[in-house]
Amino acid sequence: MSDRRTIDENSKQDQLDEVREDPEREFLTTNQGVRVSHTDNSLKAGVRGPTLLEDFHFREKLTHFDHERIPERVVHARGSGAHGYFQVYEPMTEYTRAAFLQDPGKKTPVFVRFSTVVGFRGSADTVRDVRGFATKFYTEEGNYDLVGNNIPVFFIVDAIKFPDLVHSIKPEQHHQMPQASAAHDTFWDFVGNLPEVTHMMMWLLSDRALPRSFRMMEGFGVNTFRFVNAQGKGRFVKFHWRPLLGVHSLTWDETQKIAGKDPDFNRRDLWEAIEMGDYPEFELGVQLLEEEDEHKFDFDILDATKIWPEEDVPIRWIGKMTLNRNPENFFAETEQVAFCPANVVPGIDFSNDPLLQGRLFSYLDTQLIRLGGPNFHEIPINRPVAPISNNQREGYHRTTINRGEISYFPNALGDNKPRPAAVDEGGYEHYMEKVEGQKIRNRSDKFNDHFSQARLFWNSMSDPEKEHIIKALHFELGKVMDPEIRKRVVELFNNVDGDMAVRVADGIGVPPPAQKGPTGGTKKSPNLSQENTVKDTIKSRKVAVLLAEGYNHDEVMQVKEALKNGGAKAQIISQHLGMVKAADGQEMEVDKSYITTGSIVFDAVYIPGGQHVDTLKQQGYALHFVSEAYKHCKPIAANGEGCMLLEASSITGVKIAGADPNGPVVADMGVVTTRNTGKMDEFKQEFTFAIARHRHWDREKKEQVPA
Ligand code: HDE
Repeated sequence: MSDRRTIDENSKQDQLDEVREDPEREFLTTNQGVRVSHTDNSLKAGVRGPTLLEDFHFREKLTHFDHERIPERVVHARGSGAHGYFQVYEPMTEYTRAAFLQDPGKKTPVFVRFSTVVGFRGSADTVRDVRGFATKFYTEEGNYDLVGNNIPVFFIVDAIKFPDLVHSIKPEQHHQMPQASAAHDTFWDFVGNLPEVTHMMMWLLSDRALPRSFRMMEGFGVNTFRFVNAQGKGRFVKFHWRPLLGVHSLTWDETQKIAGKDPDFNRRDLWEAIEMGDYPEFELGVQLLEEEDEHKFDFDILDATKIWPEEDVPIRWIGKMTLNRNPENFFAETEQVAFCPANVVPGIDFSNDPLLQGRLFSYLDTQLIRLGGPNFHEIPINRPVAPISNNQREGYHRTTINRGEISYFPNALGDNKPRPAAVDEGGYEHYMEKVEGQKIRNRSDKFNDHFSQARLFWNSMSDPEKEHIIKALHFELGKVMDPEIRKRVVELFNNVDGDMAVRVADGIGVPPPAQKGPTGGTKKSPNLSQENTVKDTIKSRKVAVLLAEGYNHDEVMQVKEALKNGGAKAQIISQHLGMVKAADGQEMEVDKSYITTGSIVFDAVYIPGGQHVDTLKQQGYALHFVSEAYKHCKPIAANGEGCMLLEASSITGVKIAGADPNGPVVADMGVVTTRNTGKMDEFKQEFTFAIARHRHWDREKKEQVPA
């Protein structure tokens, strides 16, 4: 493979640099490079006369503008991208010959696009939905795309049902409502009539569908793939991404409010994190299965509605991806990028998973229309870093200038070049799986257990997580107009857990199931619960510091310093932008005014001591800020007089430090308070600990808190 171009993490950037516009940008020109002398008035016959057709600049400007939109993706229309690199931890030679998985010293450039599935391109980020997690590895052997989701299973087992699924969940065709939401009749009608969706529905109704950040969600290849080593030995493989920051979510109420206050919440979070150097990091994991073990499970490993429980097939973490560069042009990169599960490199192959088989067809097909023809691989973001040579020619938007007369094979005129590569020259050879059978429209029996893994998921949830699923069903089904559909869905979930079905029925005005289904069960898979995720870091968390004139400057500085040391970011929030004055005359710059922000876009809140609390207590915004953060189970810290703001808010049922200046630090359900200035170190420690826990769900029982 000596003729391969050397790939390092900068290779993709170098390639993108090649197609940059004139860096000087001094003069305005037409697309023909002619300098333009006017761009404010079109050419007219007289100052009040008609516009003349010969104004080529005017015509070109408008024509280009008229064609600036391309069709959005039929699913995953709204997305956000980032560049980075991937490094394997140790050679994977035993399992795969893929070159980018051999050398721990090599940094393979990547581009990732995170997305929502249902909403249109301009919809809000925080809707309840699956998130896409697609990665393009620009390897020395060509592009490899791992096109995954943040949920490890899918709704359906066969790609032939995909158009039905998508039609049912998209806005209803007669009035195009609702936008970016599954909470409507056609979707739940589909669900109630297709039991294979049940397992996926459990995930979609869980907090997984409300990620706090793209940087805090897992990714899954979902389908079963194959690793093949240099000796031609194949093994089944499932791919996983795990975020080093842990898997964290928003609350449902929060997501709805953020959708109005900052519809770009997840996009902004990704962008800002990279700008500030908090590079998102994900480890790549594989579950490997020997071919002889293919049939040893009670589910079919080709069924994409099933996970391979980690307890049965452990995950091996084989490398790490770091996202360290924002795109420079959203359209050129994030919008035009085209992922395809069929883009594989030698050493990675497919299984007969019927969902995957359909996907192998669909992506290229849809991209032909979305990107306007067969040459979209030439768009810089899609271009492999590995050299391309073949006999494909012409077509819309061709930019390559193929030289010479040869565009066929075999040929003597060109010495038979380009020629197919042998396997030891890096040629891709499809895995020689033995396949025989009758042509048949059916699936193996094991595909038909739709409930065991849905039950495993339910049983693995913590109590708050279960509560969230019930509430999600109350919301989703509460929006369904047809009571028959609601009833049918209750009957469906009755197969998962009888108690759950009764609780669901309770909230949506339908009778409980005629015959209560099974309930309980001891089989659990702990990693399915977010309760067991990473909770020991505050890196990149955002903390709001509420200030008014007369705050204690020293306390703010101390807490800010502690947060900074842990990698978190404090922002000063006050009534107005500008400077805010401390009791000792020092000043701080306000980052956000109440009117432009809200507790919903922060991870935690801090109120320092000082006379400013008298003012804060009079400010509806400040009181609401604290009550709302409490309602959303976020960590809240207050010291000195700051504690009095908590007392004045709607917070109830939590212990707050009393007035004793020598009293202890009180930490109760994520609310950390003290009146003791001598205990600032312990106070900061407790606050940091509370932020790392992310949310304090015990508080949800206190439903009387408004906000
Ligand atoms: Fe996709 N999917 N999908 N999908 N998918 C598309 O391709 C499709 C499925 C996924 O950021 C489309 O270029 C079929 C599973 C992501 O650009 C389309 C089936 C998983 C993205 C398509 C599935 C995914 C797409 C639309 C059932 C997780 C966005 C635009 C057989 C493993 C990639 C496009 C990006 C996009 C088809 C199911 C992930 C229509 C037919 C399962 C992350 O081709």
